[in-house]
Amino acid sequence: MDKLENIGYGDWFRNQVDVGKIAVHEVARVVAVHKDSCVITKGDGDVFAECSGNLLYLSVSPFDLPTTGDWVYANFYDDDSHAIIHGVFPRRTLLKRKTAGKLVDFQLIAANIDVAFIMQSVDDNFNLRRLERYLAMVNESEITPIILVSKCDLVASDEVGEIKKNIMSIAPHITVSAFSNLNGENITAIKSSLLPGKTYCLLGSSGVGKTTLLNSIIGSEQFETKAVSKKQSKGRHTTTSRELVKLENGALLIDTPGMRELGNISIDAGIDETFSEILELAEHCQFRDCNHTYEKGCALLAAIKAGDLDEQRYKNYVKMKNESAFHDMSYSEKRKKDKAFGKMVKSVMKSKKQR
Ligand SMILES: Nc1nc2c(ncn2[C@@H]2O[C@H](COP(=O)(O)OP(=O)(O)OP(=O)(O)O)[C@@H](O)[C@H]2O)c(=O)[nH]1
Ligand SMILES: [Mg+2]
Ligand SMILES: [Zn+2]
Repeated sequence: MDKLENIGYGDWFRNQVDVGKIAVHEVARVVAVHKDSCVITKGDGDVFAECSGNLLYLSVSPFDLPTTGDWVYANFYDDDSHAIIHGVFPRRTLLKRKTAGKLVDFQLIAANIDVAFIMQSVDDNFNLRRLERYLAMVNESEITPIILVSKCDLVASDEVGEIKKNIMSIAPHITVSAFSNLNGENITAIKSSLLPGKTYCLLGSSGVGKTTLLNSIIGSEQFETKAVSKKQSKGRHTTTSRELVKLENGALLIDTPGMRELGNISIDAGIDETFSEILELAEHCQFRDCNHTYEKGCALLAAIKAGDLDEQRYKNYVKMKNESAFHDMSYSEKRKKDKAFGKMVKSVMKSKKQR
């Protein structure tokens, strides 16, 4: 295998190659992205790199700039001690999320991921509705999701079994495994499931143990982890950048900072895949354009009543569908809606004051 294949290159990317660009640039992969620079590699050592002025100038959104896991065209200088990035390859897969608080902006999380580990810990972090959000984001990107339940040393084993059962009820076709960094349970199994040349990504809230798992897998405390003290760590993440790490066996793993807000940008397909049984049920609604809220003959409402569909899951589905529709609106439509909402809030506050 050549050096690039060792870090995940293959036919899919070879077929995307721009003949003009490949004549004057080399191919490399982005290992990490910092504020104004990147770290890239051709498979033998990390190289400091910056984007060309042209690439920066022509970029109109974060989409156009390199993110961790990207394949790029670059020129190397001075014995490969630094490089300039001139272009980004089309992405096979892409993980992105809405930027906290902003209306239309979004952030790229990582590109060209094969498998995403979605991690939740058995303590108060465990939440099926949040899990559905992560699943929708991952399913949208056509990345294979695997669910990891962490810190299972904290509860009795039958409780772990219960948690796994709950997860399987909402994600029947997805691999779920529970592990502990503390007592080593299942670490070997997770480690040996990682294949050379494939790119994996760790996703989940801050403090669930993503970086600790990375350290467990490489067998050293190479990356910083932190004890979670609720008060102190609020809003602070131990891992601050996304870095592609090459494991001993040749698998590639990207650790990510825990995400506080998981916005959804038009992830309709991902939502439909995540809630596929709801979609099937909806085929039986009396009206084709059923909104599943109060309509006569709604199959979803009937299923909830009959106890065949969990109401919380249904609510999460509707909520995410609405958010996704909102994100698909044009910017001006959103502004209008936001303004109207702002006015409504103001008038409510005012009438509260008056009372
Ligand atoms: N009991 C227990 N604690 C764990 C386990 N794994 C990690 N921890 C602890 O959880 C805390 C957070 O772990 P990290 O690995 O830093 O969490 P993270 O998911 O990388 O967090 P961010 O980088 O902020 O997104 C640390 O104090 C770890 O020691 C585990 O299996 N069991
Ligand atoms: Mg971390
Ligand atoms: Zn309906």
